Amino acid sequence: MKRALITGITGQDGSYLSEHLLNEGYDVWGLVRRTSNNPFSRLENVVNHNKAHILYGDLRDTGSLARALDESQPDEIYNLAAQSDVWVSFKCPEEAQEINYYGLGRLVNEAVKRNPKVRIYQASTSEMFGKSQPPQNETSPFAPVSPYGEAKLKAHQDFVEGYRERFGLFIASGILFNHESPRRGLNFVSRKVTSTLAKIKLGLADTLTLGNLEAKRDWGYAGDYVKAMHRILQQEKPGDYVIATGESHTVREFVEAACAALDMPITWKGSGLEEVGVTADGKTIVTISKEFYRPVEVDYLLGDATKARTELNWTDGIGFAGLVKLMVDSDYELLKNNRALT
Ligand code: NAP
Ligand code: F7E
Repeated sequence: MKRALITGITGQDGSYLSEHLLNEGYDVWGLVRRTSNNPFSRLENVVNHNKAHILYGDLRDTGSLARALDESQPDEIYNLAAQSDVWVSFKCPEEAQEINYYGLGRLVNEAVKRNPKVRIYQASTSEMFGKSQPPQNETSPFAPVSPYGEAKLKAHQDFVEGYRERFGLFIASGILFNHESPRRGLNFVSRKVTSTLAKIKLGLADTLTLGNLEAKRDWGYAGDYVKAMHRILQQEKPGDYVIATGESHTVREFVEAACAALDMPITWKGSGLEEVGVTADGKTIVTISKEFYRPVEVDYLLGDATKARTELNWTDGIGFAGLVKLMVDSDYELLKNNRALT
C-alpha cells in the first residue's frame, strides 16, 4: 500500500485529495496545524471515519516536519499547505514568504534526507504568471505581482526546478489556475459571492460588497483538479503541468451566473465605486468598496492545459455554469437548513 503525506489536508484541496487518494487505495497521512477552532470541518468523510492519520505540524517548524516524516514514511508528499489568500499576502508579506517559500524548502530538505526517492508534488499557481500575456502555459514567462505570487514563484524556481536539476530529485508541480467548490474558503471571491447571494435570497443578508469586477479568471472545479495532482506524481519523470479549463470569466460574470442560479437576476447601474447591482424589484444587492481592491491586480488569467490533457489524460468536468450552480445550491441548502457555513 502506497503512503501519502498531505500538508494542508484541512484546506479545500487537501480534503478532496485525501478522499481521492483513499479511493485509490493509499494510506493517507495529513499534516494539521493547531488552530483555535475546529480544523476538521472539511474532513468529515475522512477523519471522522478514522480513514486518514492526522499529524500535528507546521511548515514553519522544521522539527515538526521531521517528526511527521518519520511517522508517516511517505512514498509521495503533496505540499498543499500555504497562506493562500492573495489579498492577505499584501498585508502580511513575511508570512507568505515564510510559509510558501521557506516552508517548501524545509519540507523538501527533511524529506529527501530520509528518502531520496520520495516523490514530491508542489502546489504552484497561476499567480506566478501575474501580468504574463494570456493564454498562459508551461512556457509562458512568469511575472507575479503579489507577495503570494512572488513567494510561490521563488519556491517553484528554487526547490522544484532547481532541486530537480541540481540533485535529480522527483519534485513535480501543478501550476493550477483558480479552482473552486462548495468547500472553498469564504474569503475567496467565488464562495463570497455564492454564500452571500444565498443569504440575500433567504433574507439573511442585504448586500454583497465586492472589489474589482473586471478581473478575469480561469475557474475550474477542485474535485477535478486534485486528480491531476495524483497523476503528476505517477509519471515516469517529474515535470510541471498547467491545470486549467481554457475558459476565462470576469468576476462580474461570476456574480451574474450566481444571481441567475438563484433566480434573482440583476442589472448594473452606475460606474466605478458607485456601481450597484439591482434586482428586478429595485433592491440594491451588490455594492463596490475600495477595501476589496488590491494594490496591484492580476487582470487576466487563461490557462492552456494542453500538456496535462495529452500527457496526463486529464480532463475537467462541470463547466463554468455548472460550477457556479454547484456552489450556489450547496450554500443555499446549508443556510436553509440552519447549518453553519465553513
Ligand atoms: P486553502 O483552502 O487555503 O488551504 C491551505 C491549507 O494550508 C490549510 O490546510 C491550512 O491550514 C494549511 N496551512 C496554512 N499555513 C500552514 C502552515 N504554516 N503549516 C501547515 N499548514 C498550513 O488552500 P487551497 O485552495 O486548498 O489550495 C491548496 C494549495 O494550492 C495552496 O498551496 C494554494 O496556494 C495552492 N493553489 C490554490 C489554488 C486555488 O485556486 N485553490 C490555485 C493554485 C494554487 P488551516 O486549515 O489551519 O488554515
Ligand atoms: O480573487 C477579485 C480579486 O481571492 C479573484 C487563490 O486560490 O487563486 C486564488 O487567488 C479575483 C481577484 O482569488 C473581491 O481582485 C473582487 O481579481 O478569489 P480570489 P485569487 O486572488 O485569484 C490563485 C490561483 C491562487 O493560487 C490563490 O491561492 O476576484 N475580487 N472582489 C475579489 N476577491 C476577493 N477575495 N474578495 C472580493 O471581495
